[in-house]
Amino acid sequence: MAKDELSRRAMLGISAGGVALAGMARAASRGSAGKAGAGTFPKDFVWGVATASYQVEGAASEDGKGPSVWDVFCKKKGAIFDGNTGDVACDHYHRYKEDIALMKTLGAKGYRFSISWPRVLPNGIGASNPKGLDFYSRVLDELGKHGIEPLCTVFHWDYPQALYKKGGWLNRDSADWFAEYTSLLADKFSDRIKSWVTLNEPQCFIGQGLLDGTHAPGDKLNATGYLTAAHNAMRGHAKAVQVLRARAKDAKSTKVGYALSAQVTQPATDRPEDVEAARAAIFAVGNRSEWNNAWFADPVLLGKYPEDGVAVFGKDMPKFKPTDLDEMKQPLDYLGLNIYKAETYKRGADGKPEQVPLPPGYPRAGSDWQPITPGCMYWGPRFFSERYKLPLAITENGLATRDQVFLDGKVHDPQRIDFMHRYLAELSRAIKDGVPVTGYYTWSLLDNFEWADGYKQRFGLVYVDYENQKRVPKDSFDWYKKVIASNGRTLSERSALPITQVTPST
Ligand code: GBH
Repeated sequence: MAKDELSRRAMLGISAGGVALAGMARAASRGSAGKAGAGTFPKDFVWGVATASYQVEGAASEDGKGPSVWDVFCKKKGAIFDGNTGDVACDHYHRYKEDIALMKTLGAKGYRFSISWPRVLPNGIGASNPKGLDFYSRVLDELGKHGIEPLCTVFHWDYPQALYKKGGWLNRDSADWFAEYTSLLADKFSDRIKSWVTLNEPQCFIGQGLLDGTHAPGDKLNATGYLTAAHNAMRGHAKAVQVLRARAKDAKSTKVGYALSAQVTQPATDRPEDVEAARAAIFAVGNRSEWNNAWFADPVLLGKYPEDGVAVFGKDMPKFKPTDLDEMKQPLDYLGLNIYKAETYKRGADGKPEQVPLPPGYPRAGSDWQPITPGCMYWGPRFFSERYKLPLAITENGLATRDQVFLDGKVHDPQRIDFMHRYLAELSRAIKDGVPVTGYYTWSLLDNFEWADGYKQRFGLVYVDYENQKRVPKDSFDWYKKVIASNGRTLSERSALPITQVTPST
């Protein structure tokens, strides 16, 4: 190996065995190696937990709830791991008091949950379901009793089957249906809900649901159909924002956001050219898949589709009214980022961003799609706040592990603790560098129904035994409790390794 190649490799942390990611480790944690910034979290930082209706509630056809596309999809042979369904899930519909008590014990300041659209509007529009509304009203009262601040996701994927039959997001009226639903929530709950997210991860319910067919309703539309659905969902978002501004009880204290499945990049080193490469890559739309940020963020935040994406789709771009784009851009109070991982980029030999592959055997979550890349919690918030200039909330972040009850009767999840420590330390570094982050919602309070993966993947701070619905707080529950109680100060304990170094090599 030539000498300068050797020193270049040393700088990148590339060992004979491949990229050790130690270079990334250094880049991503420079100035804070082994130590997270103490006291960086603002006094009113919202330490939270998150769930979503279909994943925890169960009671799929109880008390007048209408079917959602997930109820139908789960019955399709082969759609879900082991034929699991959300029919019972965590039975949260009946056990919400116990679950809110757990949040109270944890010391959670905030709870992000979602409302099941067909539970409150069995046909998606028209007559509402008083029993469904009453459930959420009781949840909100219980949260209020314990001083836990609700963050309501209006739509987290359980789309009313009745509206799907009318064309779903392909139907131009779908934006108005979503606005009608949001009006109902504003009228009934805005006295108690001050923070809202309109849509959760449009990339997933549009991309996985209507393009790949791996999520409900399981369609594989062509490019024009997929883009039309995405367009209408974003129109729906904008109408919902307007509805909340107009109808919320106390409009001034109401905060409205939008939550993306943040596809994060991080630079391979802290050299400016690599940071530049990661910054360019994070907002690029280079192919027709749904896994990008700009297609789903630029229209609602900047009022236009990204040009590189428009070129990629060419003549398959759907036709729409020119005024749509103006309407789609409604001022938001914050942007929600669901962050799980990053891809690593450097400046390639041709000057363009080039992805640096992970070395073989690189540490991963129980879910194969998630490598452990703490740097995503620094670079993600930083790049997003630079481009969109909004306060941010980390509306989801978490790790699936293969948890079990140990012989001592407890659930030990050291991987989750190590993961949260590293990711939160990187978040604190972003905050220290001036990135405005108002809260962090761990995914998830409970193990729950992980969509096409069924109950295989456990993301909770609390273990759920689905046979008897017994909840067992894991070690990470106690660990997070201390983080919350200290407002993040416990994260600054010294560590042997730099925060982002998850492989033993140097
Ligand atoms: C979130 O989405 C959901 O909001 C939540 O309901 C879910 O339970 C939680 O995360 C945990 O999965 O990344 O290219 O390999 C998950 C985001 C994005 C994760 C797509 C799986 C697979 C494709 N998902 N990803 S890729």
